[in-house]
Amino acid sequence: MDAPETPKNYLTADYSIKSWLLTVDHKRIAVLYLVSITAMFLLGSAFAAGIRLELLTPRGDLFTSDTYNKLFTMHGIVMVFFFLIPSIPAVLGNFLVPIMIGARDLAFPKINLLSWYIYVIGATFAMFAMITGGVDTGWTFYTPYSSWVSHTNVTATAIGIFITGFSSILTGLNFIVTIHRMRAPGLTWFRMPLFIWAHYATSLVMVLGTPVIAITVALVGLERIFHLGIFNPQMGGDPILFQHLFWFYSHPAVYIMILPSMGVISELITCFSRKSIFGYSFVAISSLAIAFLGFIVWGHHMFTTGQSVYTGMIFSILSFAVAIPSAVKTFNWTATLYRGSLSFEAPMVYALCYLGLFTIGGLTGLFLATLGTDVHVHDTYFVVAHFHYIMVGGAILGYLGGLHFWWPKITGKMYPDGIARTAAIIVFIGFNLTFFPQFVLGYMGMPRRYHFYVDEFQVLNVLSTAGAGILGVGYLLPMFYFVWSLIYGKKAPANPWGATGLEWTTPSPPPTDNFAQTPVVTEDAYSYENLPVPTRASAV
Ligand code: HEM
Ligand SMILES: [Cu+2]
Repeated sequence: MDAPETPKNYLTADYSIKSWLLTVDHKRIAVLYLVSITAMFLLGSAFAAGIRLELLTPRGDLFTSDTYNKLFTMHGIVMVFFFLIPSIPAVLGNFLVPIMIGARDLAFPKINLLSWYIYVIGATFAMFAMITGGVDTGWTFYTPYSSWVSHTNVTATAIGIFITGFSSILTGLNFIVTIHRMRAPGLTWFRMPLFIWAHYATSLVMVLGTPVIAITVALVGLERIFHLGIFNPQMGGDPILFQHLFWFYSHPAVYIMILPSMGVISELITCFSRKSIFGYSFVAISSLAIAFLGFIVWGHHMFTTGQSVYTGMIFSILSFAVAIPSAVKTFNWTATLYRGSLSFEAPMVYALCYLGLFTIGGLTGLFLATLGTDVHVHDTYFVVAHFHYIMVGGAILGYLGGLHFWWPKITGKMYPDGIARTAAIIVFIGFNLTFFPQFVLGYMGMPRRYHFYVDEFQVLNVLSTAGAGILGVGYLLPMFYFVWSLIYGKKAPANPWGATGLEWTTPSPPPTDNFAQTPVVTEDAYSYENLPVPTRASAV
């Protein structure tokens, strides 16, 4: 007798390579992104390992200072532009936005595929620049160094970033149109999952902000090739103009990295507390508030460039204002946890670690937004620690938490929960050991971006490098057990966590069309109070 036929899903619909490379299924495109950004993450991590090894000793005997400059520059560029910015939107967003709103695909499936190709082409340019000599300007490309002093591959890298920007813009446009036009009947704006609200706000930033960075790096490229003088004071240009343009995008860009992660955390906290989120509409609207305020605080990166004290004061006060919607979210998550029936499956452990790290990152942002303290710690390791707490502690933990939560949906397989929880804790410990000493180093005056330092700073640097080793183990573990789960993992049920949300009403993995029939939504998001406490699927 024949084995019972397993129904086709998006993974088994067609096995040919061509069917993957020409797919217009948002779920397959999400998988393509998952593979490509994971490769970029490994590359960025290799550069990071080089930086930390070099900093083990005060004299730096592993690399020349030129090589060291290239290492931290390429680390920043790969991690920011090619990993963090696409991570949650391009992988989890692509997979989930249509399913969570009850649609069959994004509004423009072919443009979605085009976005991935643009990403790959942009990344290839940047890789080409790195293989053929690298680039040493820092990820911020400050002029005049980038425009006429550096002899490295600035132009090719800039072209790579310029191209990749279009991928971000098109993804953002696709999400905005999809969320406006393709929600299932009954799914009103204030019934949408908070993950969707976060992606809506992020998409606005992507569409409005990304053109500015694209133009800015294009100007640097043109300046290098044609000596236009836009940023060159000897020709009447202004190097500070570059910083305005750069941060006008790059401050909002930090919210492209953190907002989607906040969306993930909202989903995880409610699910594993079995409670609807406290203050749903505040959490939803705070995403838009963060997106808006993010556009008017860029000047806090320029307190030490000689801008007037009044300008500094205004940017300082506005920066404090950004902390308000971020705090709203954090307080609402905490209130959701309060008296919830908590359970600590791996995604929840990631979410709780996120809360701790994001809070430290956010609070130290206030130290930096304060004019006086910023003048002391600007361009020191304090700043490095701050943004890693937010971007690595916050954004990556949200990404990992989300990947653990939706992995059964994406692949149809369960992973071993115990190892996954342990990995989260290893990441948490390794992370703090890596970056907490850097707050102290910065406060003591160790500048960033130097490969020599005075002997007193060695102990803290050794701790930091040791922490990076532990952190590396924490990041590698999921790669192993996720791949393991594909082969040996138990089959995932449709709803392994007993969660609410349309994505859990489809089989795991979902069929190509997502839903046999368009679902009709009759309830608010997260009505966990009405649900029985589930018997959750065991992991293996
Ligand atoms: C919420 C997510 C946040 C992210 C992802 C983030 C990220 C970053 C990054 C990447 C940098 C370093 C840029 C560089 O020079 O290479 C930075 C610096 C800075 N951040 Fe944040 N940040 C966040 C929140 C905040 C908040 C809430 C504040 C203030 C209320 C803040 C204030 C600052 C300031 C003033 C600097 C510049 C410090 C200096 O260079 O002197 N940040 N942040
Ligand atoms: Cu900023």
